[in-house]
Amino acid sequence: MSTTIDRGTAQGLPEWDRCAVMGVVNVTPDSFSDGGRWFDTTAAVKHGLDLVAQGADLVDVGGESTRPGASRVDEDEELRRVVPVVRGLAAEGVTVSVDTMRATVAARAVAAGAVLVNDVSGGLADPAMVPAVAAAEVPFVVMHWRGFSRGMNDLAVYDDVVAEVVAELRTRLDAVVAGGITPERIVVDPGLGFAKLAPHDLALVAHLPELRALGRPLLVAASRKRFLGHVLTRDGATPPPARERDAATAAVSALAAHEGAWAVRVHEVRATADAVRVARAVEGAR
Ligand code: PMM
Repeated sequence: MSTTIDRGTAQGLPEWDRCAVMGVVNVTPDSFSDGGRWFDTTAAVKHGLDLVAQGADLVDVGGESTRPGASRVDEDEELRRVVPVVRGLAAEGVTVSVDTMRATVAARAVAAGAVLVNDVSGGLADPAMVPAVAAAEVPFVVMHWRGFSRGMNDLAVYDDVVAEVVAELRTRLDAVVAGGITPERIVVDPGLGFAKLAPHDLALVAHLPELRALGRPLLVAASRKRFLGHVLTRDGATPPPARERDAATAAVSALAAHEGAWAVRVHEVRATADAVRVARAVEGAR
C-alpha cells in the first residue's frame, strides 16, 4: 500500500508531489562553495535557468555571503547584485526566492518577481524584515540563527543541540507570527552550519522529525557544508573541497526527503533531483 508523506505547503507557492529542490544562485564573489562563479547578471540568470533545466523547482538568489567569518556587504551593492537576477529569472517563468537578511532587498526582490523570502536570520538581523514580509504576503523561511557570520562559530555552544534549536525556532515562529506573518506562510530551517559544528549538524539531520514537529514545512540546506567535509575526511587528511561534496549532499537530500522535508537547498541540482525522486518512489512503494 502506498503512503504519502505530508510535507505541508507554504501558502502562496506551488505544491510539489515530492520534496522540492531549491537550486542556489549566489551572486557573490566570496560564497564558500561557489563564490565568484556567477558574479555577473547574465551568467547568474543563465545559471539559474540551467538549474531549472536540471530539475530545480525553485531558485534561491542571494547577494551576500554567509560563510563563517564573512563580513557584511552594503545594501546598495546587495541590491545591485540581486534585483536584476531575480527579475531576469522571474521573467523566464522561474519560481524565485530571495536569500537576504535585509527588508529593503526582500521588498525590492518581491517587486521584481520573487515569491519567497529566505532570511537566514529569521527576521533577527533587520527589525524591518518581518513587517515587510507581512506586508508583501509572501512565504518566509525562518532559519535557526544566533548571530552574524563573523562571530558565529563562538556561538556554537549547546547542551542539547536538537532541543535548543527546536526551542529557539519555536520562539522565532511566535515572534514572526506576532509580527504579522501568517503561520501558513512560514517555513522552518535548522540552519546547518550556522553557529554549529559538525556534530551539531549531524545531530540535527538525525532528528529531522523533531523539527517537523514544529508543524511547518521544513527546508534542509546541507549543500557542500563543512560537516560533510568532516564526514568525508579519512585519517586526519584535509577535507575534500566544497565542490567535491555533491554526492554527499545528495545523500542528505535523500534522507531529508525521506523524513518529509518540504525542500532541500542545493548548489548542484541533478543528483539531488534524482535523490528526491527515489525517495518519493520508495514512499509510494510502502
Ligand atoms: N545556507 C547558506 C545560505 N542560505 N538559507 C537557508 N534557508 N538555509 C541555509 O542553511 C542557508 C541559506 C550558506 O550556504 P551558501 O553560501 O553556500 O549558499
